[in-house]
Amino acid sequence: MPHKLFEIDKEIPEREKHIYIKHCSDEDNEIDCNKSTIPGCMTERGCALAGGRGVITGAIKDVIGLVHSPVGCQYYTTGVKRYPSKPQLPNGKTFPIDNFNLKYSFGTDLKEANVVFGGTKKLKEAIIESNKEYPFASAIYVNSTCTTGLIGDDVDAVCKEMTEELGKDVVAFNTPGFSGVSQSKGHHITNDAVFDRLVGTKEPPKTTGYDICLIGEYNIDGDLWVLEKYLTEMGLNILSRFSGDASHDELCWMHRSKLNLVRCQRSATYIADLIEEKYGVPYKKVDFFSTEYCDDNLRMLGRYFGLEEEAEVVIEKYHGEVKEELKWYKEQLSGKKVYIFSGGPKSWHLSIPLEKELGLDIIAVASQFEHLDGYDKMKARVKEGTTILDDPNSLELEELILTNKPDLILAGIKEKYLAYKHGIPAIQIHSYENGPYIGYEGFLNLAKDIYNNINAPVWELMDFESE
Ligand code: CFM
Ligand code: HCA
Repeated sequence: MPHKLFEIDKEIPEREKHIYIKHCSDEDNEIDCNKSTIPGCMTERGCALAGGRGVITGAIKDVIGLVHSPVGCQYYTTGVKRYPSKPQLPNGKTFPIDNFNLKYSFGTDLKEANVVFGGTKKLKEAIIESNKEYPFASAIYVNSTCTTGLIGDDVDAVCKEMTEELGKDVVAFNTPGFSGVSQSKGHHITNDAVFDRLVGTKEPPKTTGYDICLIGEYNIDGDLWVLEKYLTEMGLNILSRFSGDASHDELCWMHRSKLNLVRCQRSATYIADLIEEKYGVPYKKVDFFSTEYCDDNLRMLGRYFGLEEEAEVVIEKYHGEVKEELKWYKEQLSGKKVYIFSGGPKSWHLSIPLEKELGLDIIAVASQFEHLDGYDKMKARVKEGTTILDDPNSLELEELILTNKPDLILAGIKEKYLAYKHGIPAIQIHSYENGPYIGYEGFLNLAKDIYNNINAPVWELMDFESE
């Protein structure tokens, strides 16, 4: 049975269904998730636009991102995430980018009159104007939002008309916030739109028997480049990335891959399923957080492509480089109590590695928007007695910090300063501190950040006796 845990939830008894404490003998495995946030809770979730544009298409380097909305949502037109890109395109040309794709972002800045009389005229003007400004952009991606969804602007029709007029892809992403309960809906809509509109529309310059697509890897702080290095060194060819450091064309030829690897399984399994169904390309769910998962997954790929020896060389080289140092960090960190709160997947990717490879004690895991399959993984990977929370609110978080006094929390920017206020170190597990955090060297970076944060002298200067 789910357990009631928080004092604060006396006011919001419905929260009980979103809180679970692992007891192996429990028959009731359900946790309420992927549902509307309970009124009265100050959720930490984002919206469908955040999940679609902020997370997925925001990582694509050579497109204009145009958000059709009043000015507030246009936060997501800019590169709000730490997604670095390289200027090289698959056709050998280079694309003029700054490091975080900040330039090619536009919004329609809707005003009251547009809401009353419709915003499609303004949208067309914005498409034409942004294309004039940056004619070298490979495509224009347009996102609808709550306002333009509600007034019923036909963004699909405008994009279709503009595609013909401009002779380049103008793609509609219908991501009004109210279309779902969290970022998760934006992932799904974006997967569907890329598949329907783009996949299968272009052919890659060349193909090999070792072509793979790296799906659901967004290159946070260079994560994708770490994986790209391992995979290319063992002889694989990365045909497309969805969507870290990706170019528009790559998305159009994802159907030519021999095997798709799904890294973030919450945001991108949809497109892997669709590609498998229509084009027969199989996919594997992969995990490269930590050294053990890296070893396992590189070996699995080695077996799949007959590159066993090559995989071993990569493993030996990169695992070898971090082994000793990681041992030292494990000795230093053993027994430290940690709470992981991510969008979802990182809470289950990291729970075993942090315990096994760094000796940390995971006391709670939480997620903003995981679905049942993700919670099943969370339940399977934490030990007896661990608290699992769905869509926790700020007050629960504060209570958890004050009651359990973790040594560290791994969470986002909103939670970080709440933890600091209570004298608890916090690391950003979304956009990282000193990433990349994936792969062998990434896991070492994470260990260093954890150690440095827990041991920062500042915590000794704080007096919490008076609390
Ligand atoms: Fe996948 Fe992501 Fe994540 Fe995610 Fe996110 Fe993210 Fe996250 Mo922040 S796609 S689910 S919607 S791994 S933005 S890059 S870090 S909550 S755990
Ligand atoms: C989002 C993006 C986010 C926010 C992270 C944070 C990200 O949810 O819209 O709160 O620090 O990873 O950038 O999840």
